[in-house]
Amino acid sequence: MSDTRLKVIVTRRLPDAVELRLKELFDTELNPSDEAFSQDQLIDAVKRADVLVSTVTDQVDGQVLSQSGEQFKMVAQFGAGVDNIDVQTANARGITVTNTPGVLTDDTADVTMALILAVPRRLYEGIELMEAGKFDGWAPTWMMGRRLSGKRLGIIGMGRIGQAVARRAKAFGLQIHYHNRKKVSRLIEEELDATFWDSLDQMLSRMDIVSVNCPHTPATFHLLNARRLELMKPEAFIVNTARGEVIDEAALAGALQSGKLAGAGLDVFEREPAVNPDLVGLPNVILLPHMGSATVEGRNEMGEKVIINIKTFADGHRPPDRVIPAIL
Ligand code: 8YV
Repeated sequence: MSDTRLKVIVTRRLPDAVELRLKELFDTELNPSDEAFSQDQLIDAVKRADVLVSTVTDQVDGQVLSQSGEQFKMVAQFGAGVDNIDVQTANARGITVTNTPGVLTDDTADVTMALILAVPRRLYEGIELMEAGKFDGWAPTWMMGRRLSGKRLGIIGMGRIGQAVARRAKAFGLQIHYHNRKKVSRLIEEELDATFWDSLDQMLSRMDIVSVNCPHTPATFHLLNARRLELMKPEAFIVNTARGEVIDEAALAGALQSGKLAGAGLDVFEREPAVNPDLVGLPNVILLPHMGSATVEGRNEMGEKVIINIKTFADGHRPPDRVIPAIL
């Protein structure tokens, strides 16, 4: 396959340097408006292109993929998560799917740690108070949050990002606990002083802070449902920088409103960009607009990975970040 002739359709605006390089290497169609593609636009794209560069805002589902043309060979996701892509259908049709793991690990872990710090210490409430001119002077019992040091952090999903969160949290004196499909290596457990919980239920009932760092798959959809949220201690906090679908958002809002949970820091939502209105305006909740990986460095490196994946594929080799359905 001659890479100069590959037709690449990009669904969203990417950093300038990334778009420039894509244009140099391939017959690239960009989206200067940056408006998310409709399902019809996605279908049109897979009918015409060899490669689609997608993002989390594109639903590259079975409906779309089943209408792809003979020439369509690759979905190169700009992002680590691929829950917006029907990887099984792609695989069945011989379409390669790639993603961009690794380069957004530290950025996402930083935002996770920021929420782990900000929610228990009520930083957002403090900022709001200052902005409202309501600081009347220091008082001994005012704005008391909860100490991090010595508390138990339960990480759900101990992959790259989960481990990066654990490393940061350990430095703040948190005790690391985790639930994962399988135990991480003894070396990593020792480095992080991490305790593995085979039973998520048992872990949840003992944690002071829970951080969601697993991908959204059929197996993790609403992993934190009403029943599991009930298991958590009323003084516990929850942080999610992975995918909104892992938590039953309505059940979470209910638990926060009724005081069954002490607070939450959320960067992701079940029906983005919609946010459950019951979560908005709660004093013990910090909401962020899915910005975990939003750094200049990270977004450029994600773009670089997209380019490497397409170029490697175009040169007839297996792209480094191929997503294999079996390991999802
Ligand atoms: C990305 C993310 O920025 O990589 C992911 O899976 O959730 C985000 O941080 C987004 O997905 C871009 O497609």
